[in-house]
Amino acid sequence: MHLIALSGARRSLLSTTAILPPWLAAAILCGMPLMIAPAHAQDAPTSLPTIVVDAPLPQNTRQSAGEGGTAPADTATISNEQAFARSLGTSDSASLISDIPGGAVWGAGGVSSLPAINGMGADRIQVAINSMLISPACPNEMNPPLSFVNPTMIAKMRAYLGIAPVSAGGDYIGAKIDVTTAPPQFAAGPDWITSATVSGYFRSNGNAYGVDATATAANRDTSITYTGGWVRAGDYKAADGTRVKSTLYETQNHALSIAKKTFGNLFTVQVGGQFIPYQGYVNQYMDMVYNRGAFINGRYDGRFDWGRLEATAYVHQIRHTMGFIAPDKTGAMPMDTKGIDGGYALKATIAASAHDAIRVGNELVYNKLDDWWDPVPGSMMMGPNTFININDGHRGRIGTFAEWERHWDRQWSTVVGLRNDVVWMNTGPVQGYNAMSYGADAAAFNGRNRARTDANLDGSALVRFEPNQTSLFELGFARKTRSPNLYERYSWSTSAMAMRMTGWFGDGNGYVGNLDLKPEKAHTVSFTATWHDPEQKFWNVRVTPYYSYVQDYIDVDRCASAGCLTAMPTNLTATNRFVFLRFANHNAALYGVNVEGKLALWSSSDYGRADLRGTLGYVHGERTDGVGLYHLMPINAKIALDHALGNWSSSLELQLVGAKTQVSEVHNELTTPAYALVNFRTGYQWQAVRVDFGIDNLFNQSYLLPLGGADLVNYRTTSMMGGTTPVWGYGVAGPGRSFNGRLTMKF
Ligand SMILES: [Cu+2]
Repeated sequence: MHLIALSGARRSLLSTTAILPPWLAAAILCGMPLMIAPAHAQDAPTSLPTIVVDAPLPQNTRQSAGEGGTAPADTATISNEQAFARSLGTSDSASLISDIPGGAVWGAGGVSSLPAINGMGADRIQVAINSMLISPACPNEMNPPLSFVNPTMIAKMRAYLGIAPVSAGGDYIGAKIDVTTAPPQFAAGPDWITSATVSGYFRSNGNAYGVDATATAANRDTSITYTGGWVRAGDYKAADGTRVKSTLYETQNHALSIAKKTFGNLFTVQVGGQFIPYQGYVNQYMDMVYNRGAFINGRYDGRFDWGRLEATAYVHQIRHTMGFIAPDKTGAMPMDTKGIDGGYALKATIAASAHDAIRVGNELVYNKLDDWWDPVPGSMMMGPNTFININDGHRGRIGTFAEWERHWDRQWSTVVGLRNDVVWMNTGPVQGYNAMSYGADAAAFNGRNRARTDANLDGSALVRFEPNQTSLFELGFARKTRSPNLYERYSWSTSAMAMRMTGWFGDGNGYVGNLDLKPEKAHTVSFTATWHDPEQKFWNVRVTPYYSYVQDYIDVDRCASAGCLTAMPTNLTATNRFVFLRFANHNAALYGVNVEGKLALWSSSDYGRADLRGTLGYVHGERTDGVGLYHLMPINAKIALDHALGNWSSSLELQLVGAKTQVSEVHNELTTPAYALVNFRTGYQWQAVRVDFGIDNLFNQSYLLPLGGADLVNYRTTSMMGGTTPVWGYGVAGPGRSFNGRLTMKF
């Protein structure tokens, strides 16, 4: 059962259960309170999720102005139940994004994909994990925010797709994704209640196995929740049986929350961490050989006569090492990164009148980064000194916003806001492995003033019209700004080897930063129309066309410096080989449409309930000079049939992806052919035991991942130097058929 909330920002999971089949509502309310964490808990500390069942509120009051505010109609929510269902086939949390209209993922390591929405990916999507913003701590962005959560840890994932209000955040131009893990849950009475869920799973392709666990102890005002999991996987196989090299991984993530509730105040402290001992990368020259994260995160949520005050503060630390995972990649070349993020956010929602809410907020986000590569013993090229990629890099941001939400009458409402983000960054002097090969670049970089400050101004305006119980229309406009990340501005070496170590594009190209980069400014207009039956039970359709003009889009040019041209004399013109690129601003435009719908086919006590659902996404993007944008998902659709009867639920899904023909010429991006996949899953729940079984890629179709980048490991040729080098022109094959099973026990 997939539930994409159409406009249900304030609709709790428990009110959602009121429209679910009784068996499922019963399962949520009685059988699996931990697996199905209350999506509402974070918003409404006073709710008692295990007993309160609200009926769906009348549409015009569902989102009351004084509470958390109206989510734009173009918002998608992935529930814990949905994440749990998807986790049967994947341990990659970012891949859940591909379930929402317009969503896709850039292929990377097995648990480190980068999310993309409406053609904007990687840093253009801001991901907050329990309010924490986690900056890249690797020149390949191997440790993106969603890699710090396992799919089953996700209590709720909300994506603001196009024109999010300014209160959702700053310093991104695409979408904002808010992930909640281990939200507090309180008992109805004064007595302590405890519950726990443990689940083990297996996937035949790649021989992946792992375990997920959650546990809660709670009474009326105190809640302690743990959630976490561990998984190990070998290399997966493509449909033809070929092992796709360097796709193995092992990871564990943990989070522990302690929450206390008193008279409308909710205090939560969360600690947790991650450990990845290895993760292979088929589309990078390096692999991850160590990644450790640790965090502490405090939150306060208070209700007052005047409104609501939310405050968060956090520190998140990452230690990361790259190397080679034998036998697919061999040699020695340690690359180390140390990053720390810290910040706070304050948000006050003032109920100014029965019709008006004013939101004001302020946040600080601070990132510190060191990136260094120790000398390789015995190597002339990579010694005798340590290569300093980023030396004492730091990037700070202070954001301030004010937003006014008004419900004019039963039909019309508006949200308008302005925000300012001041971003400042700098980095210390650098050096290469030796002066002979790296000295000129280092001297040029060190000789320049590297401090940069950007004053970014964002705004958004949404107008919503709900003429009746069956339709809703929303028009939104937003200006959003993103300042470059530290690698985009400060990667400095134009030696071939160093450039190939930088870049999160998975395309085999080498990248060098640009001190003169300006922030990218997106001006987006988006229109959402939704229609549904009055009870929102039987059918719905949502259509969202959008258009974005991005001034100073951070793209790339072919690198024309002496270093680049020495490394590759044909760098400026080559169309069929890996090239060297320098980050550069270009104006660009993206447009597309997302369609989503659902239809109840039948509902009876004998045959259960069946729903048909579907999504369609199309995006086009190019620079004003005609060059295509990189990694745009080709037209794609999903059609699924969900069936539930008693304790038994099943889903059959057809995924259709068109040929990728629009590519970025400057990247020498590869095209990919069209394909269709069928996935199946079914699950049965007894009292305390649940069994899930699924087959992904049922017909074992061969296909290439449209955003998988270049396969740098399976196709190699012997080089003049004696080693092997990757051959240009091969995409990354998607996984062949996999039989997946999961057994879940509740205590
Ligand atoms: Cu890395």
